Amino acid sequence: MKTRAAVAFAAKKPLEIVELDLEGPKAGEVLVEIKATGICHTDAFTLSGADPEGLFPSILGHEGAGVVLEVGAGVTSLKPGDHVIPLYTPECRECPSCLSRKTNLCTAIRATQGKGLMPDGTSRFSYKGETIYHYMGCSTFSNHTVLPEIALAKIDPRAPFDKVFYIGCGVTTGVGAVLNTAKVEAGATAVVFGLGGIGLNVVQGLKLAGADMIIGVDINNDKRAWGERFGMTHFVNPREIEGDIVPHLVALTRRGADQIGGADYTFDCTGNTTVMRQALEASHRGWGKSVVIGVAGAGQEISTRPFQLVTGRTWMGTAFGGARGRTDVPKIVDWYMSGKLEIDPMITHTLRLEDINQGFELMHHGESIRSVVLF
Ligand code: NAD
Ligand code: AHE
Ligand code: ZN
Repeated sequence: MKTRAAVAFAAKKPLEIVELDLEGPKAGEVLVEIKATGICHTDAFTLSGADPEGLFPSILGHEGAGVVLEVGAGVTSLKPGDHVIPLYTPECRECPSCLSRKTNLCTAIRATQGKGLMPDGTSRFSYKGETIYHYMGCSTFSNHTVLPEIALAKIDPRAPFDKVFYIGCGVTTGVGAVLNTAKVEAGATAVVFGLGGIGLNVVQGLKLAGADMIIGVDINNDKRAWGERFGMTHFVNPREIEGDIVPHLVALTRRGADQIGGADYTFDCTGNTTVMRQALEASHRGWGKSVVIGVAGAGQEISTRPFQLVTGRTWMGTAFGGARGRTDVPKIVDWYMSGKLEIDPMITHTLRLEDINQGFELMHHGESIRSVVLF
């Protein structure tokens, strides 16, 4: 069939809207009509050329929602008409990782996914006879896409596509980092570095977990009001304080009898490796947990004094908030539908596919939280 998509023909170049060819679903695969897709910072990261796995030409986009149009042979859990959210972290429930119950990082199709291909080693997309690569197994910047059955979460058909698309990455990553990865308890102190599309969902998750003190750190003062809107109790702009951010945060979190200071939990939502170090070092001696969410460019590394770990801090990371997509994503959609989670105010801009490049500009200028593209 023919479909319309925003294609990344080369790194650092604007996406181009073209009509391309899409092959139908093979065995174990599903054809999905995408109704709404978000633009996540990770899409911009890959388009920048800094992603070691970035391939061109490809169809980016990994945060979407849509409807099943057709299923391939052997597909049993989905049928035409089902409403779905694509999963860049699939859940096969059979691989050693899924069976371990220790991680959400299913390995069933990771190798081919990282090469921009379907599990059989081929692409379903082409343009003028040339292969176009899939991206993160999703390619939601296309009006139609094909995914493996294990990479689709079936959701409540009453859920609005133009809101729950965000559960395909941002909401689940932020809220899941708090609940699944850090396992934050009521009364905790926390610092969130970067109050963008992910960081605000970490703030929202901390509020849900009952954290007492939620400190947001951002270099953009406009993010103060955004953080407060979702439960942030304190705001720090590192460019407007005297001295280093780490002692500043340690002093701010000093409470109780020991007066040591440092947050129980810290989260990096910037992708900046200097910030990742600050986040670790701003966590509490003896028990602080620091979670890396941000994605850093090719060749970048993190460092700290080993003494920071010897003295009881834990440095950890999370992909897709530790969520097992087919199991957890439908539940998060239900949380939204019942009012437990907020999404609507974070969707600041609604765009047509033709205007998708504007969505990247808005993000780079710090003007959007999430832009949604509607097909
Ligand atoms: P965003 O652009 O919406 O937000 C980033 C925020 O960080 C902005 O508010 C910006 O002002 C702030 N910031 C930048 N530099 C800073 C600094 N030095 N100190 C403090 N604040 C700073 O991006 P997003 O969509 O929220 O994504 C955030 C990061 O999370 C990206 O690196 C993205 O690739 C990554 N991500 C990871 C996962 C995962 O599964 N691990 C999922 C989604 C996104
Ligand atoms: N491809 C990059 C890594 C990018 C990355 O870490 N992606 C996250 C999701 S970001 C969503 O916005 C992820 O899920 N990572 C786990 C995985 O298996 O990709 C690189 O460095 O090669
Ligand atoms: Zn994302």
